[in-house]
Amino acid sequence: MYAQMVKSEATQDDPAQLAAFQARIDADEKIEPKDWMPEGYRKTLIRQIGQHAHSEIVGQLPEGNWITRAPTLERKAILLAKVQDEAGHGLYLYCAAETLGVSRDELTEMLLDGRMKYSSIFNYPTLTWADMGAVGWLVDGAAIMNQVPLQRTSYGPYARAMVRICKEESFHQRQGYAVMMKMAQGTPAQKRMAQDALNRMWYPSLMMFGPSDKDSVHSAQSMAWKIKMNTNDELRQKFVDQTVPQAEYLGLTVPDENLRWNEERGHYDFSEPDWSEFFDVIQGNGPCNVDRLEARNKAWDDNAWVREGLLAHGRKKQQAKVAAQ
Ligand code: BYC
Repeated sequence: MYAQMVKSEATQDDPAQLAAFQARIDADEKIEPKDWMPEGYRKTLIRQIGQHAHSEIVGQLPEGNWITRAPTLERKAILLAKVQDEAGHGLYLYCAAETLGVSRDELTEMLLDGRMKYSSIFNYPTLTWADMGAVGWLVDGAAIMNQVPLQRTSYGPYARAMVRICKEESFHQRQGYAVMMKMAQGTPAQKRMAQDALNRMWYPSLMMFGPSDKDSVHSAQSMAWKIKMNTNDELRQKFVDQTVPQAEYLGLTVPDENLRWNEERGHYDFSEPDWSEFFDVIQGNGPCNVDRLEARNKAWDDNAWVREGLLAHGRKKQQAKVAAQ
């Protein structure tokens, strides 16, 4: 089906239909699955929602790494709940994508063979317990900054999925900050671990918002369609403005010599991440890309029997229903 969709994109959309569609978007009407939509709109949504779903699923791996080594039973229970939430987010998002005519299996296959991306951030390792704090605080913090505006995105099923996701991300961000607070107020060694986690996660978190606006290929069209509500740089700036005072409260130092409040702009000035590193990571060459895809491929292969069993059960039930009619 996906191949058919991509093929039909080559056909020209009717200009009058396109104008009527854009008028609906401009009037803030929600587009629903059975409504007419340009193939480019459908394809962009499948790419963005699919990448987002994959990020939630792959995003379980760096934190899953620490469940067995959480320092207390309470921390273990909280981390377990958070990782389960990420699985749920992935599933809502795959369902939203399915309304556009692509199945979850097709999306998964495109992740597993490298045709689709997931967020760059999950290609970095989580080396110490403090990373669980930094991931919740910074990574979920960046995710919320990006996702709160997406509750108003033009595609109905995506916007509605984001409402619940944002509520849960907010809990995730707070639990991460609570871990950082404990570490930052702990022994000198614990404070050093917290600082080290911030040092390693800061720039990868800034990269989550995507390339700078001048290099963003999709932003202009996605914003015209209200698939994206803000540019990458706008959201990155908001994230820095919100996070720097939080770091100060923790007594930690953001690893950026150029970071300073700019009175005139009413924002922090800050250093751009190393964009060559970002492009390297999204092309598959980050520290953990190979491990992450291996882990997802292994899970897919090892659990084939569950999918096959469920399908066989479904077929049996369907046959019994038909026989009883
Ligand atoms: N990582 O034209 P651009 C989470 C790609 S997970 C990888 O600006 P766009 C969580 C981009 O795909 C958070 N690739 O793109 C889970 C494009 O390449 P393609 C996930 C990236 O789409 C577990 C190229 O670079 N959130 O919350 O307009 C635990 C040019 O970029 C990235 C979402 O997915 C990246 N960071 O804007 C904890 C939110 N950035 O596809 C937390 C929804 C860019 O042409 N997504 N690329 O090959 C979005 O808002 C947008 O897709 C982005 C990128 C802002 C990410």
